[in-house]
Amino acid sequence: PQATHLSDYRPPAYRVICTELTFDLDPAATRVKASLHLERHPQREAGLPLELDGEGLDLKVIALDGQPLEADEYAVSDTGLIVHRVPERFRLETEVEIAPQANTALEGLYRSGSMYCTQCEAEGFRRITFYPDRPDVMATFTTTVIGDAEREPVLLSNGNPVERGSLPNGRHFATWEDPHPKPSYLFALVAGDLEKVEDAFTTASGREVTLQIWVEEENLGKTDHAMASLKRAMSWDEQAYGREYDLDLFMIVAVNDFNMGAMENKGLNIFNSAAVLTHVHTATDAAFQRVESIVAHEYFHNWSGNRVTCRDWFQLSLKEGFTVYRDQCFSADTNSPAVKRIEDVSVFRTSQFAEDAGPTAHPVRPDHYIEIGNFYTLTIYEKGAEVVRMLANLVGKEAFRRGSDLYFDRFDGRAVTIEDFVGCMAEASGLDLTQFMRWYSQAGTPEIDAFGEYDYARGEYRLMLRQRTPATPGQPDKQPLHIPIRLGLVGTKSGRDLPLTLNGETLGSDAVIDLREAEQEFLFTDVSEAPVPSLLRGFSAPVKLRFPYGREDLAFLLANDSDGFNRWDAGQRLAMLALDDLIAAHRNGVEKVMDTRVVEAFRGLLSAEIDDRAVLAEMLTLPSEAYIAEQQPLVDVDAIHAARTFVKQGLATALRDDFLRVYRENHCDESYAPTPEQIAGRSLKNVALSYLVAIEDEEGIAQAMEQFEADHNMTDVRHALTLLTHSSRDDLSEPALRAFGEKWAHDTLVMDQWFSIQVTRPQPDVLDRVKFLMEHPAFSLKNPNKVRALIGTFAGQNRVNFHRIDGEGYRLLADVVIELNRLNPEIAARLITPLTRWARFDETRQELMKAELERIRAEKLSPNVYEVVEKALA
Ligand code: HT7
Ligand code: ZN
Repeated sequence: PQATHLSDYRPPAYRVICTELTFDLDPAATRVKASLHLERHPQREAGLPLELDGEGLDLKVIALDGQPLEADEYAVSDTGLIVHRVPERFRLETEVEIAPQANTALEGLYRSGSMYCTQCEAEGFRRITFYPDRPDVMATFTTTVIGDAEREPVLLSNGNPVERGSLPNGRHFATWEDPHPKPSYLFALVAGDLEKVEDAFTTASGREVTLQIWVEEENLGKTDHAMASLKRAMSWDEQAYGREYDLDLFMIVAVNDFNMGAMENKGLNIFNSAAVLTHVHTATDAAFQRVESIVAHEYFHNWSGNRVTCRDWFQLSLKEGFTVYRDQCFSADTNSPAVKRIEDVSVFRTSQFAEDAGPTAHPVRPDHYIEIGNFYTLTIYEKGAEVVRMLANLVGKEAFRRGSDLYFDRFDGRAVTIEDFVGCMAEASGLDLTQFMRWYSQAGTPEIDAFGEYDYARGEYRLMLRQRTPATPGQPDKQPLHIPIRLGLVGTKSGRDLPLTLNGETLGSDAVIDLREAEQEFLFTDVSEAPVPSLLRGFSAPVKLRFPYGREDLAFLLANDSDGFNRWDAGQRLAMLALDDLIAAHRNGVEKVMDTRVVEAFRGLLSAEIDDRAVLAEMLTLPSEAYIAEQQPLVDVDAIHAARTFVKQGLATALRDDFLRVYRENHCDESYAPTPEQIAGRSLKNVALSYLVAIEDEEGIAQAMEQFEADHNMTDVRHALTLLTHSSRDDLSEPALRAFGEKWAHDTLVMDQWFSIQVTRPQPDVLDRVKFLMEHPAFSLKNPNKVRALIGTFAGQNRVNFHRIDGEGYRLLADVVIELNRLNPEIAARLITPLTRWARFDETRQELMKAELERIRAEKLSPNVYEVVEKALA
């Protein structure tokens, strides 16, 4: 496979003005007629051939301006169609045949159960018809869908419905018109036996919008939360960005077979059912929150993505980074902002940092790719969002809003670049963002070493910062970045933030300093008492920051920092110091000893008056094994697991009565609602319960059983079942798992949870269980949710068992990847990730992992899997 390079970008030779499509649906032989009105691009030379993308299409008819083309006037290849000579303006008609039922890759037009649906981003439209399938070709679309009136009573596409009617032989049709020019990746079609839930929203300017969520009949009771989230998102975008919806109809459809979370097709969002359906008894609090944020994310794309789109796929973060930033702000405003930030940063520091440190590291704007489907990554999405967040903080709230208004207004209806976006921010703020642009082109996680000195006599605090970004594949040398560091100096006597004076300028007690050089010093004057610095507050930049904090300093910050995020982070750093010692003790065969300072810090947390219970729950949660691994020079999964278990059990033993009290105080029998208040209470009591079950405390086990049997809501049931399943009490967990599995056998999304609970068991027999569950009737390799729930969860979250020293975990994953390479390359390529991290492990494991990668490489590979495996073995 060939790489595509950003530097090769050229506008298309021809642009499409309007696209008319007719689909005559059939599982094995769908006919797609396309009528394209094209004209030469003004920036391209005359006389170029017309090149259209197309894959797996059986061309039946081709005509130019009504004249069928002779065989020597065009050529069809594996990747597309060339018409050798075309006029300046013309109409091209084609008719192709495709087989949706044979489409297991879930790109283009495919079947999910008895429905037809599409997924066109990034390059799926070329599997539907011959087309310039690139985001800078924007056309209006008119789509007619013909289906069986009984099997597919509902026929949907983008835009507004304009006509429907009956046809002979039990067929019927519907025609849709989308007046907003759009790229082909935003095209959508859905057909099937669906029911709808309808609501309405009046925009700020008084436009009445009909909102519909389409689902299979049995899911009709699970749409309320998504609908409420949609309405909240619509009004938030009006207030926060002044952006209104622009059609009369907004539709969401839930489908069971979907490669990602959801897709922002214009007017017809298609959702993985897991990202839209919720019910008190089937979805956890986390799932409710995820649905709210994905519904908002897809809705926000209507402006950041659809009205203003990307010029090419290298600019993917232009829409994804910005939209993630927007959905993060929305969720922070709707729920607890501190917890939202903690959750996002936890995922980021665990998974994006690992991506940056591995063989697939790439910049927020990559400069080449083989398969764009491999670039829907944490770097493009989450690091892209962190970069937008830094921009927003640098330019300030008002300028950021002026900049976004300028961006949306100036580029409405156009396909643009990251420079266009940052340019608007520079224009609106007057700031020079030249150095800042390096965040988009330079891969890797910057590392900052910080040192501080307090001069009592002068009342000065000198902060020295040194930045360095380690080499990443293809980028050996790195430039210094512009890094905004939010900080405070917390007085050790007063426990308060001290006023900050820098270079004679008064900054308040919480300020941002700009690190631009490789090394830079900041001298704070008028510092009245010795401080402990609180650095990188709110994770003001996506960097690793090291500071030689002592354990007392961290305990002090945990108790006194005014920044909730940094209080949490101090607790994590304190726990990490203890964990590091225990990991070393385990490796050296030395007896493990619990750090009493951690116990005392936790005791303080458990007895303090903390009003945000959700933040407290986060503070009481130890760093995950994956995060701990990320901090180690060489990952020893067994030592990490042993150390973390030791700390958890040590805390539980020492603070057993406090945990039991917290559990009881926060238990609530009110009827379920996914409100921030209730969610906070459940998080806190469930963290407490996890400590009690970790030591198999009789009372704790009894509470877990009771919580499971009470069946009050899925959060509590799932948590209790997970704790029991991960304990040694198989006498309790086995019957509970059986009962749960039988009760929910009909509900595919709950069965996914049932799989995940079991495959994360730490017990060494779990690999057999994974294999056994792969034979379960509810499992299917063709369904991405099942693959993620069972295989992805095992490989990504059950670290001790996936990394078994006999290599059986790796072998199982490679077997699945080989099978999926054939069925669904996009999912196969994502699934390999844990194997690509081989360099982080001991030699034995390295060899075993590489051997499995070699075994995959020996297969006939899709471009997706090829690209990942080649990078991993380079
Ligand atoms: N923009 C959407 C991306 C997406 C996607 C990409 C590749 C393959 C399948 C996909 N499904 C959805 C989702 C989003 O970021 O909103
Ligand atoms: Zn998105």
